This record gives sequence, C-alpha cells and structure tokens, in this order.
Amino acid sequence: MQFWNKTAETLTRQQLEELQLERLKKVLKRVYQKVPHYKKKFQDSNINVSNIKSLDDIKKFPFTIKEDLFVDYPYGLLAVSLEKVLRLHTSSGTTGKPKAIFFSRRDINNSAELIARCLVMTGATKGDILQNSMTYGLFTGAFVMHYGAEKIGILVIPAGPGNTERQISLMKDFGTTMLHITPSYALYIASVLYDKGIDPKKELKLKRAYLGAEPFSEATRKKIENILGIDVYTCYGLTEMNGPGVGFECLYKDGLHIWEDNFLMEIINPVNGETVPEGEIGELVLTTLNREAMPLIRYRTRDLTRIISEPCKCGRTHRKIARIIGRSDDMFIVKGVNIFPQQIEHILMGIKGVAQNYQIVLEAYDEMIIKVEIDRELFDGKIEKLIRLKDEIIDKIRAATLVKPKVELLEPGTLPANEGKAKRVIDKRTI
Ligand code: DLL
Repeated sequence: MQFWNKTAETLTRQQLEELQLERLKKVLKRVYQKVPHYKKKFQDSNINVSNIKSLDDIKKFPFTIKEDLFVDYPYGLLAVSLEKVLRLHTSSGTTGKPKAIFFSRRDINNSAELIARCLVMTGATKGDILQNSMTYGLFTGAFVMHYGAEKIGILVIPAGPGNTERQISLMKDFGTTMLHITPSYALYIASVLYDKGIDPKKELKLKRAYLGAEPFSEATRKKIENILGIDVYTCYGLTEMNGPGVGFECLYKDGLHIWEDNFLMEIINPVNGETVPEGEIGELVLTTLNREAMPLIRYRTRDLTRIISEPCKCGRTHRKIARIIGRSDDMFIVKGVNIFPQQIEHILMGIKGVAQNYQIVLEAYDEMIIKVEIDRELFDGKIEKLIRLKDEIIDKIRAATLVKPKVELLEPGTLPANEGKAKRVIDKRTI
C-alpha cells in the first residue's frame, strides 16, 4: 500500500487516535519483551505494559534520554535480532560517541514512504528533479530523502553538499526543480549565484527547496524565497526518529505537520518534565509508533516548539508544531540574558543590506560580537551608509535581546562557508 495517500493523512482525529493507541500498546509490549533496558526501566517505575487504556497513559512511562542510547552501546536498544538490521545511521553530539540508530528493511521502506508523503504534500510529482545537497553518509539527511523521492518516481541528483560551482552547473545542466539543503548552505549558494551574476529566476528551473537539519527563521525563509524565486518548505527530523520527515510543512507553510500515525508527540516543560498546556512552548518528546528495529519511548528531543491546535486549512488531521525555536542546549546566556541564535538570525536576515552569512562570537566578560557579511556594493559607497547599517543592527539586536552587541561588517566570502549544519556561535568564554 502506498503510504502517502490522502486516507492516512485525513483520518478523523478519532480514527487517528485509535490507531495511535493500538500502535502504542504494541510498541510498549514489544520493547518490554525484547529490550532489557526498557524492561528494567518499566519495572523500576512499577509499570504494567498490559495496562494501557488511553494515550494519556504514556505519561506514566519514564523518558528516554540521549544517555540511554549509550547504555549497552551500540546494540543494546535493538528490538530485533541483528540479522534484521540493514542500515546504521549516526548523529554526532558535541562530545563522545555518536548516537547509533538502526533501520530494518521495514524501517527503510517506512521512512521513505513518509518522505514521499511530505514531498507530495508540497506539490512534488513525478517529473520533478531533486538535487539532494545534504550529506550522504552516516547522516540520515540525504539517504532518507533520496529513497523517499525515488518512491514517487522523482529523478534524484545525489549531489551531496559542497563544491558550489558544481552545484550550480548541476542545477543549470539538468534543470533541477527542487533542492534538499540546509538553510545555511542555501544562503551560501544564493550569495554565490549573486556574485556570479546568475539570475536564478531566469537561468534556473528551481520551484521549491526543502530546508532542514538546523533551525532557521521566517526571515531566512523569505530571503531565500525572494533571491531564488521559489517556495521554501521546512523539513524537521532527527536521526533517532528516522531522520528527515518527522514533521513537514504543507502548502500553507504555517507549521509542520507531525505524522501522528508514526509518532506520538508530547510537549513538556524541560525543567520539571510536566506536560505543558497545549499551545505553550516546551520540549518536544516523541514516541515511535511504527519503528521496528529500534523503537524509542518518550524520547526527549531537546527541541523547543509548541503544538498548533487549530485545524490546518489543507485538511490534514495530523496536528502541527510551530517551527523549532532552537534546542534547549543551543541557548546561550550573555549578561544574564537567555538568547537563541535564531533570534539574532531573524533580525539580521530582515535587515536590508545584510548578506547571507553571519557568526556570533562570545568573548570574555560576556561581550557578544556579531560578525556579519553585507552586500558588496555597500563597501564601494559612502561610509555613512555603513555606519547607519551597523547602528541599525546594534539597535535591533539590543531591542530584541536587551544586550548591546559589537558588530563587525564584513565582505561576502569572509566567514567560513557552511555546507552542512552551520556553526553559528563561537563561545570563546569556554575555550
Ligand atoms: O538533522 C535530520 C534531518 C535531515 C532533518 C535533513 C531535516 C532535514 P540529526 O543530525 O540527528 O538529524 O539532527 C537532529 O537537528 O533535533 C533539531 O535540533 C535539528 N533540526 C532538524 N531539522 C530541523 C528544522 C537531522 N527543520 C536535530 N528546524 C534536531 C530546526 C532542526 N531544527
């Protein structure tokens, strides 16, 4: 059966919740029987997996956190025998070993079907040409998207990231209609196109881009849409849950549908673990309802968002989440103020004259320095313009964050290019 049919996406809430409950009961029993780590955790919490009556009962279960993946590493959380595992993907943290996530044949197929569902939702069809500029390898980004697009019958160009000249000639030569790319690399490609005097609206056939793997702001979406003359859709996911395609925007672009037949979502207060009232911001917690090799129960993603309860105009019943504000561990504190890199990005990308790349450097004594590339023409003009731009950046950031930054205006190409996930914050206070 094709997964990306409208039936699965427009079940009534009641049908969807019945399906979720059926799958939840099954997965809880499976992990209890097959994964000693979960058996022990459930026993320690005095939970009887046969006693699940409603979706709300999930709240009785303990969370799974990143550290659980390292107990009995690497195969300890497998719910199938190793012979049933076909693929490994990993996700690297900042320190130590990577998180290892395994896929069975069914998981590979299912993750591809979910991506197919996402792409079709945005109007992609057979005949489209997808340039997949995410990293192929241990990272899930490229592979999962690749197989999903192929399911629809889309021609996939497995470009991988980097070599921007080649990216551009691939787009030109083969008439790429869709890009799958990180927001930072999309911004970078846009700046190179501009520098080369290539007008993407005239010389390329791009229609849409799927951006994900890192947070980005609405201002960045608008900027990329305007420069490239395309529609940009947000794709959210994490290796632990298949990779890309856990949540995806529909044509209305105002929130990401979470595929609730595959993932049970909760939003919790990251400090005390309590469920927050629907609509409030908190940490997204996901339970896999349909993963075979390595199901995860109440996995704490560390991603901050909120549930959008209003039904979507597109008619899909799977609830949406707002774009990810950031990770609870991305937040940095300057002069006692909590700041997410995206707040800064949103401000910068909304200012005329600011180009595509920036970095936030935190120095001793809580000095926040914003290094930002600006349009090349500004360096040939009057110095007053530069001063005005600098003041505008300082004022807007101070107004939004209450911290007055130092600002360095740079020529395009000065900062390191970001081909994969960007490193935006350099915290020298901890070096
Ligand atoms: O980044 C999977 C992915 C690939 C998603 C391609 C979308 C497109 P990981 O490397 O495990 O997997 O990183 C997962 O990246 O917990 C978020 O913090 C962040 N992230 C992913 N997509 C988004 C997004 C992939 N659209 C972590 N907005 C997640 C904000 C995102 N953050």
